[in-house]
Amino acid sequence: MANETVFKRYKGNPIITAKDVPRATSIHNSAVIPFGKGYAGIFRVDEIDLNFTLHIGFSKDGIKWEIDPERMDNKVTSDDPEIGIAPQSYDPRITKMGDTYYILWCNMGSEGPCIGMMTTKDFKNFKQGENLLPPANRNCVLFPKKINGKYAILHRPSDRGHTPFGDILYAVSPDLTHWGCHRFVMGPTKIGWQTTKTGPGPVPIETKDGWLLLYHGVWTSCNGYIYYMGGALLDLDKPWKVLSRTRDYMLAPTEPYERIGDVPNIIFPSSAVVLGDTIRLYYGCADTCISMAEAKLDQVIRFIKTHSL
Ligand code: BMA
Repeated sequence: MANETVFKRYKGNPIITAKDVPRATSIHNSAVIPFGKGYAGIFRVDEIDLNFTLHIGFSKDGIKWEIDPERMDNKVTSDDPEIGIAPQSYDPRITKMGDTYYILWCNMGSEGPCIGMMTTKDFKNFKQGENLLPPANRNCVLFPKKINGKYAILHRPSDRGHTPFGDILYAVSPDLTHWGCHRFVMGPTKIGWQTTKTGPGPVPIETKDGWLLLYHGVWTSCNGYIYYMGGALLDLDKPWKVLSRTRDYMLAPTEPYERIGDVPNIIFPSSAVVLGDTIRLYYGCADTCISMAEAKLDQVIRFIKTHSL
């Protein structure tokens, strides 16, 4: 099966644009998750002062969204007045464990990009804790269950700028505060679309063939970075061990809304919802809007195994 036919784009793409939020200049790289009888989301909204902010949204069907026009900062509390949402906040991911939703995002303080974490049960009130990881790191996703008795993340150390490198690392914690045992998972390849950097995308999906990780892989063209999506299967007990990983990309920026925007040629996978035998992917397009694509879970796994490095 050819790569572009595994994930089928929703014909109404893009599903969310800056028109959906009054002060937005763009809205992209966002997190959505089933919640109650519908869906909730934390959205990255770049506002007209070019501040990157987080906004809450709700949807009945996951396609038509109501997004709060106000940034969510005043709904977030913490036990320490020094902890708060940084003025520049972006690229959230949401993981559910038990009845709690864990939101990880790039909390860009004066010290540089760090990984922030807050929790909620109702998407009305949020409690923020210490940053999970020190600067510079702008990409992190929490596994949906403990692995060998510990909380586990995938993360990607970065620099303070447009990071021309990117390896995916694994780390664990007994308490969601202290993180260590960092293991290398995967990094750029020698040739092809993932030669500059890689970074974790949506929350990994547990399957009998391993943890399914959808990730972004970046190539540097003579006109700048191009972001693609690939997939990997990670060992269920030792997720730093890659069982197979795509040689061929699974999505490339080919549509006008993926090619043209604030940053051209970007596919940034950030959420995946499993609906029966189908994965519904949400991805940021050209740092400008949000789109959806769907694939059969078994076809994604087969593609990764049969088109592997
Ligand atoms: C990364 C992040 C993403 C963005 C991407 C492409 O470093 O800033 O939010 O989508 O660059 O511009």
